[in-house]
Amino acid sequence: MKRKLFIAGLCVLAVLILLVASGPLLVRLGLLKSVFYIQNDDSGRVRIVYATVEPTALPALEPGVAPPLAADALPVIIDTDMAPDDWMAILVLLQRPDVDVRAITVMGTGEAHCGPGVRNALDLAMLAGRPEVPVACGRETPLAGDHAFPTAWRRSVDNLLGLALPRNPNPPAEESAVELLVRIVRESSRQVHLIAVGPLTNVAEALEADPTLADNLQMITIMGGAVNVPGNVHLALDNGNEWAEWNIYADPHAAALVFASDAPITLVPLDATQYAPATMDFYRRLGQDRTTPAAEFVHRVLTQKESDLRAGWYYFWDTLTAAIVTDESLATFQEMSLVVIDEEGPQSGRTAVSDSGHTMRVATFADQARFEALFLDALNGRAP
Ligand code: AGV
Ligand code: CA
Repeated sequence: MKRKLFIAGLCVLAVLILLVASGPLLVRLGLLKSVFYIQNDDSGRVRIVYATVEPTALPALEPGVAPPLAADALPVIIDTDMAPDDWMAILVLLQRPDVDVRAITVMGTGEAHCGPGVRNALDLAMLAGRPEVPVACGRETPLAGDHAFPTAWRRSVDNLLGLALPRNPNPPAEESAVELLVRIVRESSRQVHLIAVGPLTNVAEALEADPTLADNLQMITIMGGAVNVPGNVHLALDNGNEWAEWNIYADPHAAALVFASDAPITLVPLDATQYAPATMDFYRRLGQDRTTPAAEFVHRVLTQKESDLRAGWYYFWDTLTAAIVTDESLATFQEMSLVVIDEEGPQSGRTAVSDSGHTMRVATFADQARFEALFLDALNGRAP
């Protein structure tokens, strides 16, 4: 009996090895779309990557050239958790002459961990021809509670989905994310627009660290929450929470502090981002129209995400949010008074309408066709 089990085990192992080994060949022959690839990463670790295209087979990307900044370019700070649609948001902003990205701050409470998140942000800045943009990270744990993104998601964004970027020779900033954020806003002669597209850990800490910060922010535009539509954590967690969206859920106390502050807020919740799905149609158009390293990189990202695109699971959440900052006419807004439910329980992380809330501008609709046109133009350096 033991012997039979052993032989059966060996057979399963042999079939698995054969499948992995023959995968790339089957893809080349057009018999399979996605397979497992075995890769060695920089640190010599062996990784198994599930992908449509073998990432290491792609030619290395050269750094691109950033457009010269307009004299009246809008100063912005991007606070990000470095997920794939965050990368796209960053590239859109870095490619626009009317936007001056003064810093990228990463929080360690979102999808990427601090080390890889900062590395990838530096390298994206290099790709866009802005290698000098300062990058720093913040806390690795939420201000309260223990909500966290799924480990598998974190691993794949840390890995850049198996893709490679040109190396930025600059080191990360020596300051923490909060110190960098506070200093840049203080030193700016114009009010800064803070674009927050991850959990609100850094933003909450910065508002607490510097009580004058809110006055010097033109706006905080936040991708997060779900007001009159279901949340999205329940799609991955089995906790019965039908209300919360991930960015708010990952650090609800931080979000509650930000919502209770007197900073001017524009919220781009799932109510608006549902109009910006990442479609196969957009992916194909980008395939026909990619003249810059940034456009080529986004095409590679979407190639790695092709099965999600086909399934209709993936959205340009943060990319739409960045686009709305550059062109408000992409969205329709309503004033709403909102609070964050930050107690543990089935509604933790919910953004709820309440008379005792903070009145903010909430995007409830987005023009998909015009967003996609702006996205494609920005990636290809044709904006505005
Ligand atoms: O809830 C949207 C936020 C955005 O900031 N993130 C992804 C965007 O960067 C979390 C998220 C929700 N659903 C996801 C997410 C999914 N299916 N995969 C990865 N991240
Ligand atoms: Ca994000």
